[in-house]
Amino acid sequence: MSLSSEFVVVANRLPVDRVPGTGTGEGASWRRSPGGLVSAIAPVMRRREGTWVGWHGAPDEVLMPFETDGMKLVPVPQSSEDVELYYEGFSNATLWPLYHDVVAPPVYSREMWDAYVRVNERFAKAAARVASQGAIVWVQDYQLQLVPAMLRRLRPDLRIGFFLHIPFPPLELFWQMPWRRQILEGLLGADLVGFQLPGAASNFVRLCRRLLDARYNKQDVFWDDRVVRARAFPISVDVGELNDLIARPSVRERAEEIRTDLGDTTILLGVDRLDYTKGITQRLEAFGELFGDGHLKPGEAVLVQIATPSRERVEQYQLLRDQIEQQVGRINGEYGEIGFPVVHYMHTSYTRDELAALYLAADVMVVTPLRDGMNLVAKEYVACRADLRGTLVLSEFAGAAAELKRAYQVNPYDIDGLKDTLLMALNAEPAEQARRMRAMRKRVIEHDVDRWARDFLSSLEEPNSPSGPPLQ
Ligand code: GDG
Repeated sequence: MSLSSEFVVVANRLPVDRVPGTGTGEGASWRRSPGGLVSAIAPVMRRREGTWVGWHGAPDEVLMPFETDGMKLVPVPQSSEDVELYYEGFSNATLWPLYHDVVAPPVYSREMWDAYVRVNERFAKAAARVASQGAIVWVQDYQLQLVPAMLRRLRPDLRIGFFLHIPFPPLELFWQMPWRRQILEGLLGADLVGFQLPGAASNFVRLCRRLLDARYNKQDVFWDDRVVRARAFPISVDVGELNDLIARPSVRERAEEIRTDLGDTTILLGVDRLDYTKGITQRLEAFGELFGDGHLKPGEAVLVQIATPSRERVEQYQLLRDQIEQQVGRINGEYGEIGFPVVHYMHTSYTRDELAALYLAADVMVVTPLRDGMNLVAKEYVACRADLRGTLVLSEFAGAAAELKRAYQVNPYDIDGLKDTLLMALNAEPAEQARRMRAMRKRVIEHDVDRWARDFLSSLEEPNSPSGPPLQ
């Protein structure tokens, strides 16, 4: 297998999971990971005989490159110490909270930063080895912000794109970062820096001006005798995959079964990684209070909350889990009846089939992040509701709110506002549900994840002619 490719993706994780029970090391079998990013990029990978550079998920294991599903995969090893300091540490205890409005305090540790630099270097070198002359390299997300500049130093011939899946903070917050200059310079190694929203691209350009004194014009930054374009590419879902799922008789039967099991009641649904950015505690507080002040009576509505286990070794996540479980216990203790809890809380991961069945069964989808780059759950719900039923309650602080204007939008910090909005969504007439759902579906269907990947890549392949001369 020739590893050298004209198209290279670099991401923290490879797009595959090891099939359990098939052993470790070179003997293992792999299957494609679920999720929109992988299904959007996989066809491009196959068409262009691309190579994906990323970690395979097992600390301290060194693997040779292999091929699965028509994709060439280059595993980048990580020691347990790297996982602790670079991944759980700088990526998820520093960057993640800082980039999400500091909803938890970021940890600033020099040891973690050193690991971040070291691991980014390892990824950059691995990408430099496999990219052919003039190749397109697409670097993904906040774990790898230094890779664009490191890669450019090693391989100035490459065309480098970077996409940030999470928000990019305003200057006032980013300024806290002790290594703020290095991170900006890292990103400026790319030809195109993609964000979920235009506001994030503006934050980035403003920071380049203020922190690096870089010249700019609109969303172009002039840096190192090059033009770096900052642009928005809102990510989306795999509408085709979801259509196939909801057409399956087994999924439709399962949706019916869920409805029957929950009884004759209105079903509210939350599906989130268990993360403090997702506003799960605010959602529970508002829902519980609706029973406390008599707006809802037990039996009238239930909340099914799926909280997928996530980053379980990071302290903030352990604290949040305890807090949520205490809240659920309190609400059920107060308002549930034997055999009829008002909150059904599941701390586990489900199959895509089960998720689709839940989307079909839910009357009200509740998505209340305090800050979210996009939020694919909101778009998945809309994509699944071809029947034009159901309502979406959506936080103003999710990137998806910019596109899903006909959702019941809400400020999740405002618990009274959240309660009022939940009641409105619960009581929406079918005709009103259909009007809103139709408008939202049009947007999601026309802007699916394939379009996102196409738009990004065709923009990356355009020559970098600036929109005008530098203004400063
Ligand atoms: C980051 C950004 C941005 C959830 N539980 C299960 C499961 N999921 C799937 C959902 C959805 C995905 O995980 C979660 O995506 P989100 O967008 O909601 O959130 P993050 O994980 O925080 O993603 C976010 C995204 O990147 C893409 O750019 O939108 O803003 O934070 O697809 O369905 N999937 C399965 N079982 C589960 O239990 N199979």
